[in-house]
Amino acid sequence: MGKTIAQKIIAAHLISGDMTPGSEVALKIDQTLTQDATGTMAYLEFETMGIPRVKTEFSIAYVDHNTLQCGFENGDDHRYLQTVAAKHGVYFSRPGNGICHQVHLERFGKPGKTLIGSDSHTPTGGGIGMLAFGAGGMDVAVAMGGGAYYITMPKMFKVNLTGKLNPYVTAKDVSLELLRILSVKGGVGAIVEWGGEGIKTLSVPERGTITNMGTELGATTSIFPSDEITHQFLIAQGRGADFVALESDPDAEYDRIIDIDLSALKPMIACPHSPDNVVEVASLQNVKVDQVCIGSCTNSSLYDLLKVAAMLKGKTINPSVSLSVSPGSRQVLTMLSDCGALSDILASGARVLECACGPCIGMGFSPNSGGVSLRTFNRNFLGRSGTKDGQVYLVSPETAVASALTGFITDPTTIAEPLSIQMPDQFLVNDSAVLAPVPAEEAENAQVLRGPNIKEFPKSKPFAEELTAQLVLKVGDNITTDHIMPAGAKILPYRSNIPFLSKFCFEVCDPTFSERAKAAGDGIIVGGSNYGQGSSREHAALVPMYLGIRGVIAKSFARIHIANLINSGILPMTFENPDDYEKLEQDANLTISGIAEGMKTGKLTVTADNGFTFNVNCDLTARQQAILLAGGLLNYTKEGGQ
Ligand code: MIC
Ligand code: SF4
Repeated sequence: MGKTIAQKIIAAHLISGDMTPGSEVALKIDQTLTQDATGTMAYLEFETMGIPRVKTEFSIAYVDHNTLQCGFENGDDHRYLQTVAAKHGVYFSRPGNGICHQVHLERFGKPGKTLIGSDSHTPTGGGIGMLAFGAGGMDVAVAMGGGAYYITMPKMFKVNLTGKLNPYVTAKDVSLELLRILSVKGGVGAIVEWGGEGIKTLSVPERGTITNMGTELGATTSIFPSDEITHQFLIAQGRGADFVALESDPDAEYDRIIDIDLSALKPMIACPHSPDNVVEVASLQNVKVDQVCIGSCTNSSLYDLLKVAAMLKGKTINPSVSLSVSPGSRQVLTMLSDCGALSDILASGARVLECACGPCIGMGFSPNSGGVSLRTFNRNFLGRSGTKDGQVYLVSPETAVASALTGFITDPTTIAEPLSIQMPDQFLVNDSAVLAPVPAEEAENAQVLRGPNIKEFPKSKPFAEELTAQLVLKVGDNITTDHIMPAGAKILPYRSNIPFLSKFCFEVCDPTFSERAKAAGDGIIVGGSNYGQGSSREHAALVPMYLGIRGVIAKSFARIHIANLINSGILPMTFENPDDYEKLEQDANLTISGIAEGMKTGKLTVTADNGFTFNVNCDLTARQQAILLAGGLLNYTKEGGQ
């Protein structure tokens, strides 16, 4: 049987396991990336492993999330990241150099290679034919040390594109259409491969938009073939030598095939508060807009922003709209500036922000109370913008600009003027903001600088035979990591300070959670389906662990979060009978006995203090059981586990 592109890359990187969907496979990782908000933890974890130099082909630390520097905390973290990276053989992308995924696509991503990053949108690299996964910081630390990355072998989905996008309809609309079809759970356990004649009309940055938003489907990752378009992009970045061609075999088999006709697609919009709450833009024409934000790792390429500039040229934005534009990288910003497009953006009344995540993660530019904000980003979870009652919609750059000009949600295809963009043959290459590590022979004397914001890594507990714990919180379906461990300008600077962060855990759902969990001693959380969707932040597991959470019982889990729970020593369990969810009440005491034995059989019995008894599944590999019994991945690794 022929292979899909992902199966070919997995086969070439397979360390152990068999490639049947559902079994565990261990992969060799060629490249790693971290960003600052998850990176501090990842490097603290790497340091405790005691490995002097990273063993990957290429590892890089980006600073793009926490760039506001409202106090000493961020500055301290940046300095720690720069010095720890230099010492251990990791490249360092300075603050302001751009958003990790955009810069990685431009400068470092290579077709056919494996990449893991401590950020859930790492699959952006699939736009250039990489097999790229988002992962928790601990998994990235292990990969930097030369360890394998373990995943459950995914099913294969194929999206077959035909036709060609009409003017003002974009790659973002393709992503939103797939979210409408599949929902935020529809990609769980699958790799989404893109193919068909239609892909020949999509450039690498457009492909990157699509693979970036595959994360919102819950997919393990997404990938495009590496073809002549990939080759041309690499040549234009001065990296033609990095090209290898990659395509699926003609007889490759897929578990599901979805057809999308690009020519029939309309501009789409995701309504509050979920990326799959998608309708056609045309159906919302009368909604008044307060704010428009363009940027993020989904839509901040030169191609996107040249289109934005062309649409804004000679026009002024509506007086009731505030417009921000955050270029994805220094390369994008410089090239916009050199060709005059930046002046067109500025002249329209837009506010140009730093090349960073910015408003996407609530670092400034929060909307006004109840404000309608149209964003070219990938997530519109409740409260993520920093304004709890903000109404955030996700759109393409074209819909964003059309709406910023009229002041109402506007279908850009109603614009009569054609939009034509000339992409340069050559990108402007200047990697001066990427610092090389110190040479290996000098590394021993290189100093790592830590500030007072960097607190000790929290200690987890191994499991005893029996656990009695209080059900401290019961939540519903699709709980995101933004619910569990919010981000935003007030909290994000404390990502290396778990005790401080813990005060905000689950704040969106129940502000009393943190105090109650601490008081309970050992605790259990009960959730609905797709628990832990969204970000890769391991803080959504480490912080509950710090607060005494020992287990989570849910109807189902999101992929990266379940791995983070296990790595942090928290036992993930799923209801054998989902109706039992209804029968549980917050504050009950739950007892689980025969833990080690139950883990082996994959079944545990839970008894509540009112006598109600029910079964849960805990589908864990032998390695995951050992990690949990050791009290988490760090303990396991220290004890010599592989
Ligand atoms: C996000 O988009 O939610 C983030 C912030 O980039 C996260 C990582 C983090 O929480 O630091 C992600 O997507 O993994
Ligand atoms: Fe940054 Fe937003 Fe992308 Fe996350 S989704 S990496 S916060 S731009």
